[in-house]
Amino acid sequence: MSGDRDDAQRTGPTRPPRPGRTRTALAALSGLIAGFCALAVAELAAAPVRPEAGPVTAVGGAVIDRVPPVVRDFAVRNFGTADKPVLQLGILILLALFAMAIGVLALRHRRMGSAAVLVFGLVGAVAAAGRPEGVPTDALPSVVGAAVAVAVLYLLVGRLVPAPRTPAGERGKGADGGFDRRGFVVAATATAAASAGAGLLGRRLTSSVQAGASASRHDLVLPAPRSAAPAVPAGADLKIRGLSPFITPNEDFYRVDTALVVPRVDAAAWRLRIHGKGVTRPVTVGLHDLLRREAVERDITLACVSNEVGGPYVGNARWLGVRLADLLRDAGVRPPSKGGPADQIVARSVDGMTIGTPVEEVMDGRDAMLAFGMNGEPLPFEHGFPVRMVVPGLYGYVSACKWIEDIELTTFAAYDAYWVRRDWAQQAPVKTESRIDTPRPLASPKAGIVPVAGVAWAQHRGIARVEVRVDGGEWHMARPAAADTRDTWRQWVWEWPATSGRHTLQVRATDGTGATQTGVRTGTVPNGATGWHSVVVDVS
Ligand SMILES: Nc1nc2c(c(=O)[nH]1)N[C@H]1C(S)=C(S)[C@@H](COP(=O)(O)O)O[C@H]1N2
Ligand SMILES: [Mo]
Repeated sequence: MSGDRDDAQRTGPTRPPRPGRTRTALAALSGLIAGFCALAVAELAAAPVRPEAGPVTAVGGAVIDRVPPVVRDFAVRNFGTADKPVLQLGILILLALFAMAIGVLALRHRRMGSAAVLVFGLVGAVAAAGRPEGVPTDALPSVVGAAVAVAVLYLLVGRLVPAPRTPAGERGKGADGGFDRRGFVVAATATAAASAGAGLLGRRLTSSVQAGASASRHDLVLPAPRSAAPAVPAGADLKIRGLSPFITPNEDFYRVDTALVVPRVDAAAWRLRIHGKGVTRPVTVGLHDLLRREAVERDITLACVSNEVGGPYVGNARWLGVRLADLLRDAGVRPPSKGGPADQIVARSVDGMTIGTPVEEVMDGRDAMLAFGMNGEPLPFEHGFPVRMVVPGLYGYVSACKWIEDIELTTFAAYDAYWVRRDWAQQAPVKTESRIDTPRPLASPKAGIVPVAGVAWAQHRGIARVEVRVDGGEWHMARPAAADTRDTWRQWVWEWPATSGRHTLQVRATDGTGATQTGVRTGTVPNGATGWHSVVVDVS
């Protein structure tokens, strides 16, 4: 049936005219344009203040805050660092579908269409203001965007309504209810173009606001360390093809965080406040205050609790910064063992992340740092510029706050940090782990001597030995590379006399306390995966 023609016949005095196909399609298009306009206007409104308050970022962030750990693990495993673009694309597709439906709805019920747009605006507003770092004004971009979208929807859908009938009941123009085609095309083109312009302007504004942060990073001159990192022994890097390098280059360093928009903090404006229980002299420091203190440089391996056995979320870098314990002592903080009232440090980042770290560990003499340098350059924005925490021996989610801006001394009894409220453990020392880097799974090396090599880590305990076995047989001692410090991972290699056929390689490490890595397989939640990494290969 041709809806376009049927319109006139179905029109009765009591029923609103049933729109034809062309008008329905154009109404859907109107909805799309109104939706696009809402997002563009909202991004423009958010740009000068807080780009994070834009509705797509806000809703995405709200989703991230609420997904159960299994879903997060699934997303990280399947999309890796692309998990965030995938999420945003998903939100955009959903929004487009709803926008088209709203356009069609508005054609028949203008009020309901407008109400639906406002509901979406409200979702964006609540999501933005409800983020951990959200402030009430974060709701504004979504509200403004929705209001403009309502106007656009009225304007466009208004053009699709038939022109008033003549007394004789004839249609004004055209077959499809005689709406004003030209008027619609002009209005649709104009609003779409205006929206694109608003969106581009928003982008421009955001990048000019961020230009200050980029310049502050570019201009930062790192101090020479007063306490240099111990020299890495010559044999620490075995330089075997396929084996992770001893120092992970910044661009290859894994990234795990909840930030849909990487925070770009201007170093000149950055401040860190230290306050709370047992702080007798609260302090606020800027980056220059930190740069004037004694700079320490250390090689420290960072690992993520979400890393599966054999997974990629571990890296080793040379960090430059100041000792966190010194700053805390200056503020009057004593660890629990010296009678201090606080047993937890809660670090807060500019994006509202909270990370809880035991005060005792931070002050027990290990190299817990507030770092501003990573592998010889200022921290990359992705890794926490201008300052982040690094604590050897603890998983990142309980120690390594990026974009840090606040340190509060409190107790584990009084406060649960972000991930702890989402089923992860309050305290999480790194588990002894080892990984086979080469050969890769399902590789087909030639029979003969095949180097099996990888890394092992047990930060702050060190790696004493590594063993490898084939097809569940005897464990063979691997040759460990020269040890750097107990806070870094250690490479290892075992020369395997490989015979042809399918074989399963397994690795296990023993840490500096003499404890051997358990073969019991557990998942990442609540405090880190365990089990032996296995790799199956086909020797030819
Ligand atoms: N602000 C902030 N800091 C954060 C996180 C985060 O989501 N936000 N993630 C933590 C986690 S879970 C890990 S494993 C490390 C990862 O640091 P990287 O991304 O520099 O490797 O950062 C930690 N610091
Ligand atoms: Mo993590």
